[in-house]
Amino acid sequence: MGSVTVRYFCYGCLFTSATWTVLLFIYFNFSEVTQPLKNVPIKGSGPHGPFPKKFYPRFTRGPSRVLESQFKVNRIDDMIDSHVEDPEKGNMKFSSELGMIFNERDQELRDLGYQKHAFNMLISNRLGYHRDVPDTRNAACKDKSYPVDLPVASVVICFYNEALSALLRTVHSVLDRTPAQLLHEIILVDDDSDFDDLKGELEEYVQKYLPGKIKVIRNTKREGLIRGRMIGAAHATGEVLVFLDSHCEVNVMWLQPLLAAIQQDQRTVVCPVIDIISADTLAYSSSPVVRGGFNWGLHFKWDLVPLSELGGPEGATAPIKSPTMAGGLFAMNRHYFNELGQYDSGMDIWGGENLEISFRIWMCGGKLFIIPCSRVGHIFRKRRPYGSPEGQDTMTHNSLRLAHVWLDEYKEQYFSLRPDLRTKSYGNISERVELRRKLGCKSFKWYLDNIYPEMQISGPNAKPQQPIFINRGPKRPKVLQRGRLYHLQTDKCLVAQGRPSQKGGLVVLKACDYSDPGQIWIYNEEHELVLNNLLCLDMSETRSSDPPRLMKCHGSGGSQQWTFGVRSLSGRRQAELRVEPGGRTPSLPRSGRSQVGSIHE
Ligand code: LR7
Ligand code: MN
Repeated sequence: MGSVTVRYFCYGCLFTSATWTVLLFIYFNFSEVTQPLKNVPIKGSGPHGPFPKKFYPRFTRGPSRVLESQFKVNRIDDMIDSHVEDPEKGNMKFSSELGMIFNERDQELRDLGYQKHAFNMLISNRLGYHRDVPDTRNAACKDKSYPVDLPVASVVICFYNEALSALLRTVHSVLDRTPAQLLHEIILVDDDSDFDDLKGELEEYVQKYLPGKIKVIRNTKREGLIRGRMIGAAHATGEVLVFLDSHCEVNVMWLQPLLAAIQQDQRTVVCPVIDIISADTLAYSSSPVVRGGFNWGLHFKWDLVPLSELGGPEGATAPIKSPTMAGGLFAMNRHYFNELGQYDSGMDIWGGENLEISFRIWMCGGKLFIIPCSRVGHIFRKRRPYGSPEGQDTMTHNSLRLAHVWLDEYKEQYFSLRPDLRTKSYGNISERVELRRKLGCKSFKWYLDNIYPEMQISGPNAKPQQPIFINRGPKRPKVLQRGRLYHLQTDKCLVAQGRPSQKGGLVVLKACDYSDPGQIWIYNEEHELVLNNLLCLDMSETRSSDPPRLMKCHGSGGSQQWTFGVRSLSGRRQAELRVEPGGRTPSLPRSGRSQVGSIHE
């Protein structure tokens, strides 16, 4: 009798714990934790959103071991706080919890995101598919009105292995902030991505919740963004084509100023101002109005707008003539795109097409402008997270093609920087040469004289290039010291392993060459070490086992901050920054994260 009672008691306990387990499971999986995110401007993720909860990235807070690791939380806090600025200037106030890691899943998602996308996917997922962004336009833009009969637009977005949340936020930002009558369609071109959610889940989402205006085209093999955009454009039927990268968020009234400029002149190609979405925090902030240029390495760069281009009757709202475009975000009449020869279909994967189309526009009778009243945010990453199918250097292949078709005698400028490419093959360019002839395009000399007179012809008299500080626009930090990084033990200098302009290049010790300006480092007030006035020494925070590399200066501190240590453990100085004659030697900070050596005073 007693054993029967015990048995029933045990059954009772089992039943109760099973019930609790089920209840707890339901609670953690279906409760929406909005409390910690209530200061984040997320539209549509609450009960008002028109889309089902299933498709909102869930953010459940389970018991957390990782939370106890203050180190991780602080680092994320630091990163977010460094971006919290005055919203008047266009920076979002972010809840510092947005990037917090509450459990191992969060940590995994964050790490995986950096690995696969080179941005913080954890935050991207938590943001959801809708959010407001600060209106970063100049006040004068807000008073402008546009014609009601503007041409309609087909928005073409090519993507390869994009984070689904970033892609859908791009799409929804367009739907949320474009008048329906101006948006003819959105064409998504999947460039044969590998990730499962970009297949089934995207398909299901589009069919169920975005019927009508969204077309998804699937490339059966990887084409690259250049042929990918041509495929998208071939499916488009709107009067104007608008190209966007797959990790953008358009701002208020972004499309009307672009369409209005094209309506006035069909041969005008227009770009919005590209605002910055931080890869680490996803904070949206305003960019200064700058224009596109390039260097003889055939790399795009931003330039200050010359005074002569500013201050017309339209003031700060006037279109700005731009010698080149960044490439990803622009609008153009569809017939004009076809007439002008679309893109060079012999170009692969990534790179060069932006300069090629810019030269072609100007040299063959078109115009290229940046429209200051149109703003679109773009996630700027510190590295490209994908390669090309066979590991080819497609930027070089594509640049060679454009040099041979468009640069005339000025291709020598490119080859003098890259003598190794003189004899390199670049495929058949006869169709593009024929296109240039058929369109009756002007010479590259005409382009340089009339469109980009600021361009320096390289050689002994060339002006040094300026570094691009992407996160702070044209403002340059003050130079504290200029010199060589000298290793005392070996008598050698720290220099680039390859070319000092090679992004991602390693640094090594080599014999000092005092006639080589490519060995000169600048140490500036942001604690950056800039080699040859071009790239910053960067110690990736996401791949800490990696050696330091030369990367574009991002201006956000962290991986690019260096300080001078006092002494090595043995008490001997191991490296020093040798000051060039005339260089200044102010007092340098003596503490910090990364150390490069001691200072020669
Ligand atoms: O094989 C590929 N297939 C693709 O569909 C490789 C890429 N893509 C997609 C990709 O998913 C993304 O949507 O193409 C788009 C652009 O690729 P990104 O984002 O890796 O390029 P990026 O932003 O680093 O590079 C800039 O230069 C490129 C040169 O080929 C393109 O012109 C990009 O569109 C361009 N981006 C911008 O202009 C945004 C502002 C950046 C600046 C400055
Ligand atoms: Mn991009």
